[in-house]
Amino acid sequence: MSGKGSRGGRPSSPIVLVLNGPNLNLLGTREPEIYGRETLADIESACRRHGLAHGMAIEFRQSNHEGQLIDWIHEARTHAAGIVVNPGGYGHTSVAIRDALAAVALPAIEVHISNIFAREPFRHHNPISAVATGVICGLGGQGYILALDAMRAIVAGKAPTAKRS
Ligand code: CA2
Repeated sequence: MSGKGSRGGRPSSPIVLVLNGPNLNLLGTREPEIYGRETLADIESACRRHGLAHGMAIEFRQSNHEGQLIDWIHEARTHAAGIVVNPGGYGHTSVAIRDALAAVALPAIEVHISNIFAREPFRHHNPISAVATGVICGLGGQGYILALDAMRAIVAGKAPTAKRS
């Protein structure tokens, strides 16, 4: 597999930005029946281990601020091979994050820890999904690992990358 950049991992490992939106810093502290008991630090460690084992350099970030998330998406264009994004609640509202992902034109996989379609109706509306290469939800922290596996295949040219809209 070839890729852009060489931060961490093996030389020339593709860089995958793993982006987390608002309130995900609180994972593991409340609502374990919805989000499980894993903290965001646990998910970060699992992603880093998986990246090392499979030749991906992981940049793992979290912010509660929409503009910061957008700035990181823009920056990714210069060095990352793809983006795994759990936009948190912004997944249901943010046209701006949707536009940023569309603008950078990197493969992007949207992850939600909970099954948003089995929850309140306002969580069924997901503008970001329309520009994502794929969407994973309801599989807990494991969803991030599955997204990294999918991203590895996409970057290696072994999976479809067509984005809608
Ligand atoms: O299931 C997901 O990953 C979500 O993106 C999580 C968001 C939620 O707004 C989305 O609908 C689905 C919320 C993350 C907040 O997580 C907390 C966890 C524990 C305590 C407080 C917040």
